[in-house]
Amino acid sequence: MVLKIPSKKLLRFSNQGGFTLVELLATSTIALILLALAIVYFNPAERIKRARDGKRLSDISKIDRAISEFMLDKKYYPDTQGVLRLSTALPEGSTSLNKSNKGWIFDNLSSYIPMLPTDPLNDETYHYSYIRGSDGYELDAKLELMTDEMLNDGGNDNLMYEVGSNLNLISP
Ligand SMILES: [Ca+2]
Ligand SMILES: [Ca+2]
Repeated sequence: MVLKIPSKKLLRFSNQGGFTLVELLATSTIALILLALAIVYFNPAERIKRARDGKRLSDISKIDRAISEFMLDKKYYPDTQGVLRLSTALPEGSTSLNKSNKGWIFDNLSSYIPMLPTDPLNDETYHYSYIRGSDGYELDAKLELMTDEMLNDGGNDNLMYEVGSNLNLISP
C-alpha cells in the first residue's frame, strides 16, 4: 500500500495566502548568503589585510625581477653568500632599509629598481627575507590572508610566500 502525502497542504502554514515553508527557507537562505557576502565585502579589517597582501605580492615580484636582472648582468646574485637579510634589519654599511643601493639587501640594485620595498607592516612577524646561496637565492614574504599563495609556491614552508631559484635556502 502506498501512502500518499498531500505535500502542498503539509508545507502550507495557512490557507489564506501565507508563505510555504519552502518559500520561507529559500528566502532566508538567500538573505543569509547576501549577509555573509556583505560582511566579507565591507569588513574593513579583512580588506586592509588583503590590500597589504596585495602589496607584498607586488613588492616581491619587483624585487625578484631586480635580482634576476642583476644576475643576468653580473653573473652572480646580489649580496654576501650565506647571509640572511631581513627587511627589518639594516646591514652594517647601509643607511636606509629602502635604498636600492645598499638597503636591507646589501648590494647595488639601483639600475633595476628605484627603491627597495619593505613589508607594509615590517615587524617581527611580517617582513621580507632574502638569502643568496651557492647555487641560487630565495626571497620570502609572510602573507596574512592569501594562504593558497603560500601553499602553492613550490617551496618548503607552507606559512611563507617563497620565490627564487632555490626555495630550500630558507627553511621553517
Ligand atoms: Ca610556501
Ligand atoms: Ca624556503
